[in-house]
Amino acid sequence: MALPPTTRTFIGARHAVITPESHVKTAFPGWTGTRTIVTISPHVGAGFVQYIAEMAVGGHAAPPPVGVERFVFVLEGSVKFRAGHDVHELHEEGFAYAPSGTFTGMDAVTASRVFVLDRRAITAPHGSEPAFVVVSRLDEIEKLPFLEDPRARLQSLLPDLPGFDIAMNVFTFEPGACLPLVESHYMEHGVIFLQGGGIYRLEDRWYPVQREDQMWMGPFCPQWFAAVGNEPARYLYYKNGNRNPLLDLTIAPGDA
Ligand code: UGY
Ligand code: MN
Repeated sequence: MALPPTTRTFIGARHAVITPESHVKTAFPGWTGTRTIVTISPHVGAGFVQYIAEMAVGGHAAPPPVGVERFVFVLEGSVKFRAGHDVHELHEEGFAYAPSGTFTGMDAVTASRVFVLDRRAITAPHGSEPAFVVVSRLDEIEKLPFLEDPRARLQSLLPDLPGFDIAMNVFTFEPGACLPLVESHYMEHGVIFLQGGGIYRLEDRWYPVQREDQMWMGPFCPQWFAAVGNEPARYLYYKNGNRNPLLDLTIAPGDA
């Protein structure tokens, strides 16, 4: 008799770990030649949607709903990313951010896997410059020691300006390096491991994690990480910020 399948996926009240063997593919309206794997959404309690788009050559991505900003990071392949009338070709570990109303499409040049994060944008504080389109490559971004530890280095992919209500960062930990504290903060994280792995503590559970694993850390989820293995551990993560937290819970205009 075949044994029942198992999974490392765990969905909790304030965090989730989503591993590849539990992925189920779906299709988004207006996206052609593409299958999407939604790993985090408001259904688990998150304030954003995180998914992998598996695009065949010529596959096309439609814009997000009105008022939604979008971040994309190419895991494999090459895509043409369109913001307004501008077209940018992104290759592996290339990324782009489009403030709400600016994403006009994305087309796969080769078969591609793209990490996508969509989130309802929160208006910039009065008088500050609004967020703008950002296009770059991970290897263009400086790695800075995190809290003075050169073995844990952080790359900030988006500018830390009041107009931006999200941060997208990549953390690189040398084997044995760890977060210097058990963090707990109102900001959420959506995470995907890009390389290596280690042990993640989320609330009172401890998880072995590795490349391709994804995680949701909800508000005030205690979190800590140590890299294990022979190569650096790298993960890409989302963090909301630069806004009064009360605004996260406000119903957007037009929703009521
Ligand atoms: O930016 C952060 O909050 C980051 N240090 N958290 C994390 O890696 N879990
Ligand atoms: Mn954190």
